[in-house]
Amino acid sequence: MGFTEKQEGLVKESWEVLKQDIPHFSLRFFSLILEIAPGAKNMFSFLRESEEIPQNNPKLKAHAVKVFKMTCESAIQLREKGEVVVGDTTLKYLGTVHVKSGVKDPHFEVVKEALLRTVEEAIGEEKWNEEMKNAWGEAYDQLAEAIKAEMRNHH
Ligand code: HEM
Ligand code: ISQ
Repeated sequence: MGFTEKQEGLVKESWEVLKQDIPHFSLRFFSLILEIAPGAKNMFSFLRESEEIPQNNPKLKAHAVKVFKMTCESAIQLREKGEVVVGDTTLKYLGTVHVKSGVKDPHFEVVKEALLRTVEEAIGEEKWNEEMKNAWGEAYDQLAEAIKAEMRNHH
């Protein structure tokens, strides 16, 4: 079964909630990545300069928001076209950035887990359910596949 209008709606709906406190949820998302994979610490430029996670780093915030937004955009595309298409320029750029940073395929599962937990916290345990988890999970997976495929061209 393809991506349904309902699934797209669930993703959009929770993005509206995330949007209400970008500083908090960006930081939370990033902290969860490092909690799950402490070894990822050295890959991020904004962490190399400091011992602790910077509480108000514009780059961290902007990148985290891009991940949220791109996943949301993927959900829309999945419903409209049945596939995720990332613009050529963006995809090439993200391929380069991630290869250069030392990102490997298994890291994508880490970011997925952190993303899902951030959304769960944002919308609250009562409203979080399997359907929502699958909708975000699928939108993320397809986006991740596009980036991973591009990364293989940048070895
Ligand atoms: C940078 C998105 C997965 C680690 C970035 C940037 C974006 C992004 C938009 C900023 C590029 C720029 O403007 O300079 C995504 C998306 C992902 C994903 C959409 C999955 C669907 C991952 C994974 C890791 C990772 C799995 C590894 C844990 C990094 C690092 C940087 C980066 C280290 C460079 C940050 C810096 O030092 O400035 N990513 N990313 N990303 N990403 Fe990801
Ligand atoms: C870059 N890539 C993936 C996830 C991220 C989360 C926070 C900040 C930057 C990121």
